[in-house]
Amino acid sequence: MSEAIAIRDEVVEALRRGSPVVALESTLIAHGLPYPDNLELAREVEELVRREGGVPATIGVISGVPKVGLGSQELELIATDEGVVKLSARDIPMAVLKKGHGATTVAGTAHLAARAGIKLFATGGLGGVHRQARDSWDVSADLSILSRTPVAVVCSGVKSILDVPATLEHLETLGVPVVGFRTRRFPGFYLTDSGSTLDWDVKYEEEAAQLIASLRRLGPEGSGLIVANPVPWKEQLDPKLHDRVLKEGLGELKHQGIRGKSVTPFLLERLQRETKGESLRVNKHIVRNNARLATRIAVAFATLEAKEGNRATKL
Ligand code: PSU
Ligand code: MN
Repeated sequence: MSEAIAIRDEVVEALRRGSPVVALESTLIAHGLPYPDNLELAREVEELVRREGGVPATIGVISGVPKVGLGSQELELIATDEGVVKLSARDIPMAVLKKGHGATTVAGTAHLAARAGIKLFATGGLGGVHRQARDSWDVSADLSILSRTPVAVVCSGVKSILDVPATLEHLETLGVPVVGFRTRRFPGFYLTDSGSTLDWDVKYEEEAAQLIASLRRLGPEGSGLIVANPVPWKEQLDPKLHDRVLKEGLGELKHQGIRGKSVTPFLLERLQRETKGESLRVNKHIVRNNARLATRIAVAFATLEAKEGNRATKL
């Protein structure tokens, strides 16, 4: 029995050379988007990372093997197989034991990416503090994992289905740094601005790369980083439509008694239906944007490391 993580040859080679590698999440493929859009997007995003000069590594568990870098057939399996379960970091050993297939959440993906030595990770949105968390204690493990996993996640904030201000407070408590990319407004996933502000921003990819290097030198020890990249104003979901559909969805959640890890997929699916595909369009746009930015930061980081002869991370 092997418990090793299988890292794709191309990814191993890129990491060995110090070339830019970008980790990509699989839960958004399996449980966040409908087929065939999910598979198309998964492939498109990998292609986009390559065009920007990086090596993509979509992460998931196939037949009990944690994989860093999925092949074409494996991507298809994640996008289509009904038996693909949602895996947070803590679930990975169980999926290995049971030899199952699984799509990794932000927590699960960040965990495996860091183990493989990948520094950049792109996704749509993070999990966070749910609106009923005071009663349900539903706070995504995405937040705590990022406090002890040295990976920079490029995302468009957290979905408005969550309690955004509480999520930012919780990230502060956990000591996870959050910076806006060219903004001090924390993005609201489908919306450019969630209404919450940030204390820090970075102006360029190079500055983000320097920040990653600095975090590695200064700590907090082993901490991740959140780079918040908002959807452009002209691409965002109509805020009125968004607020109405969300309110209805939250009511339905209560009515049907949906809890735990089914909450996010339920609300996403409903939003897609009720906005007649608008939320899907925005979701895809965000994932592409974040993959592009993550790759550019990874390229800047690789350049920085080469210039400093690895001093960027080793000091
Ligand atoms: N945001 C999205 N799409 C998603 C998710 C978040 O836009 O599919 C998924 C991510 O995988 C995230 C997870 O890590 O939901 C959080 O789930 P939970 O709240 O059960 O921890
Ligand atoms: Mn949860």
